[in-house]
Amino acid sequence: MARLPILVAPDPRLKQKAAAVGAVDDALRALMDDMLETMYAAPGIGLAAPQVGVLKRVLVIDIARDDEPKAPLRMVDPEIIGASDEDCVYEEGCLSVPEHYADVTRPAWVTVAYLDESGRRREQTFDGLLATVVQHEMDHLDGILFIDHLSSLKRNMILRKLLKSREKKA
Ligand code: GNR
Ligand code: NI
Repeated sequence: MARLPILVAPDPRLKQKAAAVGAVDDALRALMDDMLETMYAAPGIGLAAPQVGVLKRVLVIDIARDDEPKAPLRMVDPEIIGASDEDCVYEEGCLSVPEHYADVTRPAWVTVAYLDESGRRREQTFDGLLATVVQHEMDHLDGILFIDHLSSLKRNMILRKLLKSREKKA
């Protein structure tokens, strides 16, 4: 197990479309374990492979609180096969957009088809916070960040601030 460095926007790798995986093998299972370790340490409640520079359609999620047992989800090649007409607004953050938060509107529930860590195809419906996080992570697989759902004014303000804080650190 290893913690991986998390890319911060703006980074061209966060804007690319990730490639389908097809089959789950030991190397992919090791990647998902590393992603979970990285996510727990951050701490975060979701992480998509492009955020650690791997352009594959892989994501992990765990929204359990510190006082609850861990509930990791590992998804490979996820696809949304159903979504509610009803929307839900949630204040989102992103490990690749550190220290910025904004309301994003998304479908209140989604049904997702994906391969689990054993390569088995599953279909699962998510609502509440899980629905938001699954959609946020799946956006990463298409090179979309939560700030892409905001006005260009808000988005550019956030991107400018991220660049400035990167300059300060460099
Ligand atoms: O840790 C995270 N919290 C979060 C809060 C609201 C909506 C989405 C998220 S996902 C985020 C981790 C992350 O950047 N995943 O890509
Ligand atoms: Ni994110």
